[in-house]
Amino acid sequence: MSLQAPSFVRHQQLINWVAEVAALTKPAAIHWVDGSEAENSQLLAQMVAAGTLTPLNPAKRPDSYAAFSDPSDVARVEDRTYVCSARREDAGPNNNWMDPAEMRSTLNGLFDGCMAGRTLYVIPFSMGPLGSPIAHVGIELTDSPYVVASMRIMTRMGRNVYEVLGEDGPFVPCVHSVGAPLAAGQADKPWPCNPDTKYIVHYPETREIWSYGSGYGGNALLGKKCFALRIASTMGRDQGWLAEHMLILGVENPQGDKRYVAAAFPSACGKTNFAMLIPPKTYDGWKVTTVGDDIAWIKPAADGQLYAINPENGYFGVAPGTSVKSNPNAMAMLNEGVIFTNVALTDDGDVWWEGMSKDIPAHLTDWQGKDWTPDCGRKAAHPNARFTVPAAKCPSLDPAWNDPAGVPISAFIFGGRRSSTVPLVFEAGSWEDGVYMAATMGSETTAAAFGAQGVTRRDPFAMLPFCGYHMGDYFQHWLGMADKVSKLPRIFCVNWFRTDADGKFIWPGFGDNMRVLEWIVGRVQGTAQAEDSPLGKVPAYAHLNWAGMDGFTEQHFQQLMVLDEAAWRHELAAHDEWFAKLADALPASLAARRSKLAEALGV
Ligand code: SAT
Ligand code: MN
Repeated sequence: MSLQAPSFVRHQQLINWVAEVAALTKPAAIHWVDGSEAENSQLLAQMVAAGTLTPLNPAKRPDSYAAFSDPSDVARVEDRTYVCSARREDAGPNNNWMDPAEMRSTLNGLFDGCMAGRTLYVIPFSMGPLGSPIAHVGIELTDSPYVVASMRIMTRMGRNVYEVLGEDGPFVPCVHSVGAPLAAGQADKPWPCNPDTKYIVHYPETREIWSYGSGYGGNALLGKKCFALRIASTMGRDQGWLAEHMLILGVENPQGDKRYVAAAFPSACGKTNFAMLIPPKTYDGWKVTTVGDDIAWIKPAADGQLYAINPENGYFGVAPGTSVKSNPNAMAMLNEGVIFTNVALTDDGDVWWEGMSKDIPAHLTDWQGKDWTPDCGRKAAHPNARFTVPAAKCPSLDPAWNDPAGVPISAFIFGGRRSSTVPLVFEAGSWEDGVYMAATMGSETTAAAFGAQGVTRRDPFAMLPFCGYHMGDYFQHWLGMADKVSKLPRIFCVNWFRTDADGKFIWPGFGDNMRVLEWIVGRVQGTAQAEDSPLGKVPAYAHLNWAGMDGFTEQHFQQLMVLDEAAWRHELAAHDEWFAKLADALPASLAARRSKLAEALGV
């Protein structure tokens, strides 16, 4: 095995580190990824030959592939995810923790020889536009060609990154192995992984990521949740910026006044749909554009505003539920050049998933390769089946999405899935009030996500599984932004999911969320009216635009907005319970805000 780095790599510390990891993991070869078309074609062909990828029918979906994972490796594994800070209290109750020395010794054992018979790929990637002052570089070492092909879509990946890095630039080292060494002559599996042992480990002080045993999504594409959220959130805390689990979108009115908002939603709340929203027909001259669908890095700039970039380069979106009705823009960008994972295959070599079309195919091959018919009692696609596609293919892509300076953020939006209690929309009375609301945000579980349905889980800022340090310290960091930024964005909360007595959604959602977005942007511009409520400012019926929304009455609107005393008494008790878990680092001002809220609500 040659340890010789190619001439485009001039960073000696990086070369030494690759040699060290190779000495530990003992791969059969090292491949320094350059990101070229030729290299990508070769890797795709190799994965087709290995059975990892199935090419789709080129007449139906050109340049597209389907991958099928091991049934034990279908999602992020939160209970195997660790933040190994030097002190346990820095990781907080929101993270699994182990002493870093102990973890290193465990991982050294697991990584010893773990790449035997495989190629170690060195992936240089930039999170954010190359050279942007908000961007950061990572290097992922992996033994999975699927990870290489996916990282090429999800990040700015390739030899240009070495130019940014130079001879001594900083990078976040990320080591990943599927944890399935091959003995001499042993046949490989289409989706190698370790069904018994998985570790997704972060060392925040040294900004390192080590991942073992999984080839799937956020466990393996280490630029995403591991780097861009868990490690970056600690970098942001130390350096005065924010790494958030937020989409970023632009709203432009017919007069050409354009604003950007960033929004956090827990899973199963339609985040990608909202990021790619198409306004109703009556919104002539309005434009909604997409900067990002999942993650935002947000920094204060000299003009006193917060500027955001999308650190990613593609979308790793949930396929089931995506349809021409729920998200026409997403469906359009999935026409070609896509890697699908764990979807079902049609008999003519195309893909299908639950919710894609009203017409359900009479026969499919399901994600586990079994025959599927509508009455077989199984899902055709795995509920967490994904598409991986370059951001550049999104029809609603914002022209500034690649701007190294980022886009100025006028408002933050927080929204969970709540069948009661939380109104359609309200504006927090102050930055501190908004932080309280985001800190206590809850979302009801759906059967697809957690097994049990309708249980409200607290998911502050939609960051619970992604904050790389103590959640209480994170709240304090958000509160402290008020001293760092003179033009703070306004904070809004939304809830698209309130139900009526029959359990039916009252709000149509999707494109009609534009009506709420218009009000939010109007509040920022000073044009939208509001009235007072115990939660902050709310629209009256007459303050929203109802053009073209036939059959939705003022009474429906009141049902969405009503504040129920008993429900809020219960809600505040749930806040108390949640805050008690973070007591050792909970900012005192949030406890004070809780009392004020109880008083305002009269509960
Ligand atoms: O698998 S990912 O972490 O990339 C997506 C998710 O689970 O939120
Ligand atoms: Mn996400």
